[in-house]
Amino acid sequence: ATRPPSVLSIQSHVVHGYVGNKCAVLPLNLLGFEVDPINSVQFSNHTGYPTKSGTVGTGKDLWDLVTGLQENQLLNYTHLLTGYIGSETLLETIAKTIKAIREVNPDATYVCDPVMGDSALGEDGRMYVSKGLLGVYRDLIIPLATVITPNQYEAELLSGRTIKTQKDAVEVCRDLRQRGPTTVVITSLHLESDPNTLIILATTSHEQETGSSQELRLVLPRKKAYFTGTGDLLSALLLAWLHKHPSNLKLAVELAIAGLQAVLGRTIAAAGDAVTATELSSEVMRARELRLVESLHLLPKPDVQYHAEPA
Ligand code: PLP
Ligand code: PXL
Repeated sequence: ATRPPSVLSIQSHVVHGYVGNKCAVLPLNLLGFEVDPINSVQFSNHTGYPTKSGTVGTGKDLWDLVTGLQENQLLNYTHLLTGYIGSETLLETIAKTIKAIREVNPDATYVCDPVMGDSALGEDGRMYVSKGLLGVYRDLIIPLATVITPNQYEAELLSGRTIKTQKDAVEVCRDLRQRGPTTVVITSLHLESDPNTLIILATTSHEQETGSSQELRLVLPRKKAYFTGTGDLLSALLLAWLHKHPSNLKLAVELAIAGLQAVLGRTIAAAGDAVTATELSSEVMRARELRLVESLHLLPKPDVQYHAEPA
């Protein structure tokens, strides 16, 4: 009998709240994927709270686990998914890990969210990981990835180019695809020409079914609120829907965004005044945590309200 697709997911663990593996494991399980989580960090809560405590995993920690899996012939995955990675040694060891996974399954897909920062957090963009990670992502990781999901700021860092127009973004995606990945999804484009919309730009070199073009954009009304864990949830949902619809990027992106919107809708409704609060107390951060549990039932058949069109 064939086994379900299986994901090794190397991401953050937080005790309270929803980022990293806490946003990936349940949604992927629900969509029919086995998920083996490895925690890149274990924190009390995400880093947007006034304080946090916990530990950051090293490359050695990861490699210990990978060799244990190898010894028992358990390093048998269809997918690797990575998100927030706290240290350079850990990121370097992820390159070794995907190579080890592909020794077992040469067709394994690597979905990489190159988490480095976000321009929504400051004037010229803010990097919230150590600067050394950029070189490792660019030179070691991107060439090994199948799908990458940078935000605009991360796409700019990786390509060394500034994105001012949609045309710039399409060119950056082409440039990034030439370095290895088949599919590049810029998960949030904010263009000065259009301050009230958020564009998701999805591009692939993979041949498409009739009806889906290789360069697509999906336009959303821009929300004033900023939530944490949305990028992690989106990369998990993209992994799932791209696997189910490998030659229909349009449908995969529409379903992933619809799932994210379903979760955000419930989150905004539940958070009340905390959505627009400017004082970022623990209480406000807690009220803004994604309402994932209440929304899980919507993820397998999300209501698609936003459609993608050729870019
Ligand atoms: N917030 C909303 C409303 C989104 O639609 C998206 C992506 O589509 C994101 C956040 C994710 O952006 P990022 O990857 O910068 O976290
Ligand atoms: O959602 C990204 C993320 C991942 N992991 C940790 C975080 C955050 C965002 O704040 O704090 C630990």
